[in-house]
Amino acid sequence: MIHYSPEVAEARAKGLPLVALESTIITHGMPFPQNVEAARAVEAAVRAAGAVPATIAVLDGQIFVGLTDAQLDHLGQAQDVMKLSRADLAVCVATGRTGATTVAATMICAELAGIKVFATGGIGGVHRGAELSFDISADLQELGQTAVTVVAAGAKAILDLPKTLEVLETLGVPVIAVGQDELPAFWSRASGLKAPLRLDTAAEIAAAHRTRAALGLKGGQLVTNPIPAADEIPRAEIMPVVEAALAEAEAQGISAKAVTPFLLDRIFAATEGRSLTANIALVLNNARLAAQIARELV
Ligand code: PSU
Repeated sequence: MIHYSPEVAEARAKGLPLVALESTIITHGMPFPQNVEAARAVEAAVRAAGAVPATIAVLDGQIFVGLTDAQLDHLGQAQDVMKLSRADLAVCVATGRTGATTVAATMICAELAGIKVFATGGIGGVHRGAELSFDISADLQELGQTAVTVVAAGAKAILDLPKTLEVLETLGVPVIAVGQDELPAFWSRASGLKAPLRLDTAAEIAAAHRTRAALGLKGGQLVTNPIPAADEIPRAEIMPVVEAALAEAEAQGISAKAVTPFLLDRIFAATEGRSLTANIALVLNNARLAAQIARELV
């Protein structure tokens, strides 16, 4: 059921380091054409850092691990693309539909393909008001059960970050900040929260991944890599924008899977595109670190 691009098939045959990349960020996280340009730039960043990129998506019911340029271009403009998490993956495949994989579904496909490292922007988490809505991203459960190291710039600042950390702790997920003590918050380096763990090098992160496997611990690791200082939108600047977008979502009754894409789109408009520039910069930064970790792991 899994199709590998020629580049990924060759990398698998030769045992080269591979980095999984998701596709929801392309279809539901960024506007066209910047989404396709960003996806290509992220793949190029993985290659430049000495690993092979494997962008994952479901096209007409087939799971693709590694997309050709034409497939990427098509997906970036496609309409009615499903947003796939663990719950939706099998129905999408069984009914021959097209779907973009979230962090959760990308982790599942990466593990099936034997890929140990995955780079994205920001994971989903516990939404504000979850005590009433119960809206908690399936990304968290997936990190608790699937053995992939996920490199992100933290959980998105639209979330309830303290509750997200609590749930990750309950699920036994190591949350590791890179090069600083504080948990990064996607567009900003600071969150006001101390990260539970800190490691400073790709070699240390790879060693922790191997040690979890050796101990028989199930689940992955969440590596939170702060956005480069030159690209960040400081917390004091972005948080009022986030609050306004959250109020708008509530007023319009946006719920479930639609929440995150709605908020990202509103924040993009309110910052006149600056949030997108920062988002692309942080994904590129995560791709480079993920490639280094993948190289350490082979
Ligand atoms: N990183 C980004 N932009 C995104 C995402 C990650 O920079 O849009 C996607 C991921 O696919 C993640 C999803 O799994 O957002 C979270 O969606 P939700 O909050 O509905 O679980």
